[in-house]
Parts: sequence; C-alpha cells; structure tokens
Amino acid sequence: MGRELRPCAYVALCVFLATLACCETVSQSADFSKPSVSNIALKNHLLLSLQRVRSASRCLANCLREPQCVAVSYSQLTGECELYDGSKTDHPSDVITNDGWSYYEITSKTTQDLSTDMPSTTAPTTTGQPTTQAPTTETPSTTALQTTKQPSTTDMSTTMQTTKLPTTAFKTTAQPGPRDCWGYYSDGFYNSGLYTIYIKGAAPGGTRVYCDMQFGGGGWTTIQRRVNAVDFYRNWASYKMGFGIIDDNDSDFWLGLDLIYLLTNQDDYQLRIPLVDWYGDVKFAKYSEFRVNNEADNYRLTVSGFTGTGGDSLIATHNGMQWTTHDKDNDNAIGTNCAEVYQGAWWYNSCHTSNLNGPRTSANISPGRGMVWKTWPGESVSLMEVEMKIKPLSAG
Ligand SMILES: [Ca+2]
Repeated sequence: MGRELRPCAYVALCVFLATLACCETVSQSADFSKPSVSNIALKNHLLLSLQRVRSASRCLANCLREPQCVAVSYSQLTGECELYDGSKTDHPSDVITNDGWSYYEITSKTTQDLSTDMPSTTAPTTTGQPTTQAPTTETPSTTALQTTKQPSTTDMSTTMQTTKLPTTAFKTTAQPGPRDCWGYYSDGFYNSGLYTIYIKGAAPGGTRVYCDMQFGGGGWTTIQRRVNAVDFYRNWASYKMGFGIIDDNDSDFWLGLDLIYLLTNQDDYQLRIPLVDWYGDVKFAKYSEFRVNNEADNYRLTVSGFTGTGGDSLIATHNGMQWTTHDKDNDNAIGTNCAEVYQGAWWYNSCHTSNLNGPRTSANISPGRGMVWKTWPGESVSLMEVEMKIKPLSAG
C-alpha cells in the first residue's frame, strides 16, 4: 500500500545522524597535472564507486571531496566513476586494462578554508551517511550506495576554482549545487530523502526538498505530497509560499507556486503523479511537459504528453488554466469559485477533472468533492495518497 509513496521509514533518523557530522567549512583544491591515460584502471585501491556520473570533471570533483582519493578512472560510455586511494605512479603493478576508461591522477592536493558561503564537506562518518552540509538545511538522508561508501558531498562545482585539468572541460560555475533532485541523482545519490537544491532564481541559501530516487527512474523533485490529514483548503498566500512539513516520507506538503514556477522554468520538466486508492491499488499519470508560469499570470499551467495507467485527468480540462484559491477566483465558472465549491486549490476550468488538493477522505463523496482524479478511481472517490513530482525531460 502506497509503495511508491513511503519507501523509507527511517529518514528522520538518517537526517539526524548526518546532520551531526557535517558542519565544517573546509573545502579543497587540487592540481591534476597528470594527463589522462586511456584504457586503464587500478585494482586493490578502490575507495568509492559511483554510477551515472555525467562527466570526468564530475568524477574528479568527487575525488576532491574524498580526503584519501588520489586518482580516478572514468568511463564516458557507462558513467561509472572509480575513486582510488592509491595511484598508478605509486603502484604500477596494480594497473589493469579497462577498455573505454580514462585514468586521472592527482599530483598535489591542498586544503583551504573557503568560508561559509558554500556547501562544505567533511570526511565520511562512522554512520556511513553522506556528510555534506548545504548552508542552511539538509543532507542526503539514506545510505546503501552500490559500493561500501557514500559520496561525501552534494556540491560538485564550487570548489573547482583552483583546479587545473588539462584533459577535460573543468569550468568554474556560480551554481553552488544541483538545481533539482535529478542533479543529485546524476551525481550518484540514489537514496530517497531530503536534499538541498539550488533553484535558478530562488533564495541563494538553497531549498530543502524531498527527492524520490527510487521510482520511475529516480531523480524526482517532489512538489506535492498527500498521505496524511493536513488541511489543503488554503488561501492564495499559502499556495504561493507553500505549506506543510518537508521532513520525511510521511508528511504532507505543498512546495509553493513561486518555487514550482522557478523550478519548471529552469529546464523542460516532466511531471509524474502516483495515484493510490483506499484499496492500496496504485496507478500513475505522467506528462512529458509541465510548466507553471509566474504569479503575474496567476501561475498558468502548461501540460501535455500524457502516458500512464491512471488516465489523463489534466490536459483537456486544465491545460492553460490559471490557479484558483477560495480567496482568488481565476477559473472559468461564472458566478462560482471552483476552489470554494470543491474545497481545494487548482488550475480550475469550470470546474475540474482533477482536484488533487481537495479534501482527503475515505468516505463517499459527492462528485468531484475530494482528492479526485476523474479517470481513476473516478470522480466520486477520493484518493488515499497522491504525489506530484518533476524532473527534467532530458533525464528520460
Ligand atoms: Ca469563477
């Protein structure tokens, strides 16, 4: 029941343990003066193995964050990144042939205090938790990477300022960390939980979000969750700024329309909606295009490209509609506020085929007056659980 919605019951404990161990402001720089060597790797010195790393520079960035790392091998083809605590220079007998891999060696590595205005890192803890602390909020919250260790950072770019890398494009960027959950997933974080993302145009300190790294290919930034009894009959200001608690996998929240607007305009995003009825049956709806405009346009919705098992209850009725709350009527129902009638807030037309912010109830409802997805389980049934989550369309 609710399998897609409740994958980790111990997230809060994980976050607590991780938070205990992550408050230093030390960062590192390095000199990669050895050019890459093709088609080799090292045996006997594997410190950490990461999957789905997007580039050699990302692989090297992870090495910078690991105090013991002195060399890496990276496969452009598979995205695998191996960090080593020994080098080819010191251990020539441990070199093995590995077609398609490029080997890089660090010849000098220094540590310096770069101040507190960026995410920082420490050595791995005894709990095995990821150890990076973003400036104000959270760290990745669960364990179990494919190898024995976790990456120890969430920031892959800001510490690269002094790095010299002759063989790859290794550029400095002002982006302090991943802009969404897909960014973390791409950097090797495969566990659902709390992460701090840096949305383009949002507060520079980052935004705490819940990342679903397990279902639908992982890398989903959750913008809405309803699994409990939090009241979603809220006003315009609440939906603009967000409400609820983003602290684990059993809390209800709305991320906020201002952030959803910024998120969905920094790239082309897709939307995934898992739907769970009161029998525990699960279906989903997915859209290849999901974009919300700004407040000046009343957060107008653009949605298209349905696939899924739950049917489309969004495009025909709600694409192009503006947001309506009980205190701000932007819907097409003359003389009626749809939010008021259906006790929710949505991109109402006149009025709806979906009402995912409506009342969550197991009782029989009048048509439309619940947490409704009309095509499944139907307009006279309220769902038990629902989420809305997004990731870049290019992520697949
Ligand atoms: Ca109206």
